[in-house]
Amino acid sequence: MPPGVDPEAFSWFQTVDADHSGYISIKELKQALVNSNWSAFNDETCLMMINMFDKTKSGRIDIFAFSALWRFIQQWKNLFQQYDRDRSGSINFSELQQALSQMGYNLSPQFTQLLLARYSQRASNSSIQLDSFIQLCTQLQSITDAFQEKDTGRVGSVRLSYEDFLTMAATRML
Ligand SMILES: [Ca+2]
Repeated sequence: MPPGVDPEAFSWFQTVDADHSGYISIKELKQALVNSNWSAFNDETCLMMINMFDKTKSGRIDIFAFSALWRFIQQWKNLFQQYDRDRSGSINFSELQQALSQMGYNLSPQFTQLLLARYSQRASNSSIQLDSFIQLCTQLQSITDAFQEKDTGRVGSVRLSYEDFLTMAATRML
C-alpha cells in the first residue's frame, strides 16, 4: 500500500478501478458513487470532483488523488447526514437553510430556494441528494471566495468591470 494512503480508500480504489489501469476515470468514479436513494452520482458532480483532484489535468486520478477525494467525500457525507435532520436521505428547504446558515452563509430564503431549484433533480424539485449537496456547497464556497477576494473591506458589495465579472465566473466554473 502506498504511504500516506488511507487503508479504506486503498481498498475502495481497487474496487473502483474496474479496468485495473491504476487510475480512476470519471466513468469509473460515477459507477462507484451512489446517493442514499441508490441513484448514481450525477455527471456534473463527478466531473467537478475529478477536476478538483486531478492536478495533472489528465481527466483521471491516481491513488493519492483518489485518497484525498475519498476524504473529501467522507467529510461531505458526514455533514449531509448531520444536516438531514429528519433522516429522509435528502436535504429539503428548511434543512438546506439551516445547513448554509451553520456554514456561515447569510442568505435570503429566496436565494436558498433558487439554489434548491437549481441543484435538485428534476424528479424531486424540493430536495437534494448527496451528489448535488456536494456540488452546491463546493460551488457556493468557490464563488464566495472569489467575491471576498474583491470585497477586501468585507462590506458585502463590490464594483466589478464586465471582464472582471466574466473572469470570476469563468475561473470558478469547476
Ligand atoms: Ca431530510
